Amino acid sequence: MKFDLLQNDPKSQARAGVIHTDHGKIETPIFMPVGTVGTVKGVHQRELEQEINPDIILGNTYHLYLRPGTDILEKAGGLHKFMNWDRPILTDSGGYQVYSLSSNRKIKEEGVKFKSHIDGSYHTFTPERAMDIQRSIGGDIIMAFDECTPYPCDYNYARRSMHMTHRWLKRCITRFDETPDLYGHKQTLFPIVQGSTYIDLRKQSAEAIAATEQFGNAIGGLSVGEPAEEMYAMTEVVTAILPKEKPRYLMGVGTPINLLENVALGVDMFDCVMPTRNGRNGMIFTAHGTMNMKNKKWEEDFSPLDPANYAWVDTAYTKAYVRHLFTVNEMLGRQICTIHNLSFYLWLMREARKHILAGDFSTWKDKMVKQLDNRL
Ligand code: PRF
Repeated sequence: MKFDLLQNDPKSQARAGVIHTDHGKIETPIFMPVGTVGTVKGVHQRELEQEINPDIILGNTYHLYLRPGTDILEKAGGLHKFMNWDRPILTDSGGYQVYSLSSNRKIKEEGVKFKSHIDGSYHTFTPERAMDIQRSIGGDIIMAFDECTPYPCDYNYARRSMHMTHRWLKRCITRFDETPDLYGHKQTLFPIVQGSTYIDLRKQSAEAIAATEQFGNAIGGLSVGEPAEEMYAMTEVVTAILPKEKPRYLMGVGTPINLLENVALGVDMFDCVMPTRNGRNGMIFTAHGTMNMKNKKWEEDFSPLDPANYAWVDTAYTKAYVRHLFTVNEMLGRQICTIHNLSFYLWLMREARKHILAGDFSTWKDKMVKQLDNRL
């Protein structure tokens, strides 16, 4: 794998680059659609590839381990083959879903014991187990096993947790380095910065993570309920320390505005359930603000869903028709809004990249942020 940094924005920390993987290139900044259980919900692979066209998608260790399980994934020849997706995949380690989804979790130095949200059965994730499972899944980029602290978080808890995440990282690297790629393509491991909302902890963590000299670095523990300004402040502290020549991934972020502000702070990769989850609930993002397609306001509006035409669905269907689909609870409405939102998020990152390359990112970003902040 290789990361080429192509351009730095003169007025911010924004950068444009390309990550080369065995499954093709990833142009950064990038938004990665979330495919938790091996599907980007409501979108089939032909629409995903030809219509939405992302360079990379995400899968989740926690979910894929519970179902279908590593046995089936290995028999299928890995997640790429299982789901018929031959572009890059990144898998999260379970170090977040265990905390947000399972019940009765017990965090110890060895790892986390948790109760499945599906059938109540008990399981244990350790750093070693998280590596083994991600080897079986076969993602191109895999994530270290960490603890994502809640917000707010007591300083002493955040400090102890951060040190444990660093110790877990050492164990992840050891296991990763002593196990082979299973499917003939190279996998790479990203470590994760933690440290809650404390500047000194964030600095310590960024230094410790950078010192492990992996191919890329991630920032975790943000977008967990803290004010946006606090998130930006933490990103800024961390990106000032993480090496410039390596990709930086901000986990689980965020709104279109969050993406642009964090691109300006030097982040290259993002993922979030927002475009897919909100789309399924009838909420769409546009360049001029958000719209709730369930609203009566659209009942007789026969104009295109979005005249900007990020995807075929945007001009093929009217607002009134999409509103009708939600009123009668038809799944097509959810599919249309999902395709629209993902296409919009990817458009936004491609535009950001174009403006970074053209040297006018900052002025473009300020204009976009104002527009995006409306409710239509
Ligand atoms: N750690 C991991 N995955 C994550 C996060 C984290 O801190 C977040 C935080 N927003 C989202 N996904 N492993």
